[in-house]
Amino acid sequence: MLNNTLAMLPELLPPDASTFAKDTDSTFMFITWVCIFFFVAIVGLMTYYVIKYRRKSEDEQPPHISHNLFLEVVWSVVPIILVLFMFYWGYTAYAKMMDPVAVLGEEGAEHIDLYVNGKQWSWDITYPGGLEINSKNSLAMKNDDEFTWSTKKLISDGKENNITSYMTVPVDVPVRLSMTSNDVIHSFAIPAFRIKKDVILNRNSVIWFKATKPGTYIYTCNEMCGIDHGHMIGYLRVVSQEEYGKFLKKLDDEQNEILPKEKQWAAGKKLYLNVCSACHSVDGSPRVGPTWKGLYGKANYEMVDGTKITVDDDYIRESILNPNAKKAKGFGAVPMPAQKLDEKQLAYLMEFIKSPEQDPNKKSEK
Ligand code: HEC
Ligand SMILES: [Cu+2]
Repeated sequence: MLNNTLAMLPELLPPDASTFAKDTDSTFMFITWVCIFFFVAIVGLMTYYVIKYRRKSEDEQPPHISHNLFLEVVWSVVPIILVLFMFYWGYTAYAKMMDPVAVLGEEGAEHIDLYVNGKQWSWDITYPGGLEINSKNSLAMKNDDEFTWSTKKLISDGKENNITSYMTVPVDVPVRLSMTSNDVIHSFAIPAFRIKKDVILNRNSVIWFKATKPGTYIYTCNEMCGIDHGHMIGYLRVVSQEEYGKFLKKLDDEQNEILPKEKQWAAGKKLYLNVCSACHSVDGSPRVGPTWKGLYGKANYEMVDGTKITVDDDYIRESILNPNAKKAKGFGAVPMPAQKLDEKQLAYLMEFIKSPEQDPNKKSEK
């Protein structure tokens, strides 16, 4: 019995597979041990004193003690120091998670951009070029009874052959997740990486990580979001750079049968004509919204509040998902309706917005 319990202990914490894990765990363990220490000390002393100072005869009168200044100062100051230390430790670890440069190592270092879309009740993970993975595909391969933090069984079954159903990231490469929701609040979490962030309709939540150990882990929704909340779980693989290349290639082969890269610009144009052209021109002429001619890459682009930005993927993405966050100067009065587009459509539109006048795949024809 005790042996069984002890054998389970290593599974109390998920594997530590990202650069954040050590800091988070040491904070957690410090707090846990402080709690254990004080629990034992307080309950132990209390029990001891209850027995030692119990009333021994009917007419025994206890002495009257009003206070003890020394003890009171000690039990106020020591906990304050401990709690401040916990705060400091937790805050510095959190600050590292929120600082991209801490993950990147240096400003502007290589990273991978993935887009996460939460919806009732699954996750879409979009890779560059609109390649998409849905969390449900990796679930179909799992038997409920083999769910465990340690995923040895899963791997030994040879199920990793079906690599394109797993969310996959390379080891030792910083990854940025830009996340949004189609509906209610979800929360994207990868326990083995100790990351978690709420995912909200019309908002772009960003979180960074760097995986440190190859393996198979899980990602989940950590916000009760409806009846099938518990099904918003999927498997994630951390692989070598080489293996990651193979994964992307396979995904590309599978999904671009439907829509090859060269057709993405055209798909973006179609979406533009259907949805956006009422308010945006591509020839420089003004409509309800700003023209897209020369938009991408524009520097010192002025917003209504006077700030200047450079138009990049992030700005365009934000402008589509959450149009009111930043408004271009001259267009402050007109609200752009938030667009409900899936990640694939966003990626196609991005292709189109980058060069709205000409298909970059057909340059030679001009
Ligand atoms: C009903 C009119 C309307 C429609 C439809 C519309 N937009 Fe807009 N859009 C605007 C307005 C107005 C602005 C400027 C104010 C703002 O940023 O919210 C804007 C701004 C933008 C910007 C930022 C451009 C800049 O110069 O700052 C992008 C990108 C954009 N829209 C993309 C789209 C896409 C993609 C679609 C179609 C899926 C679309 N819009 C459909 C009205 C519209
Ligand atoms: Cu959810």
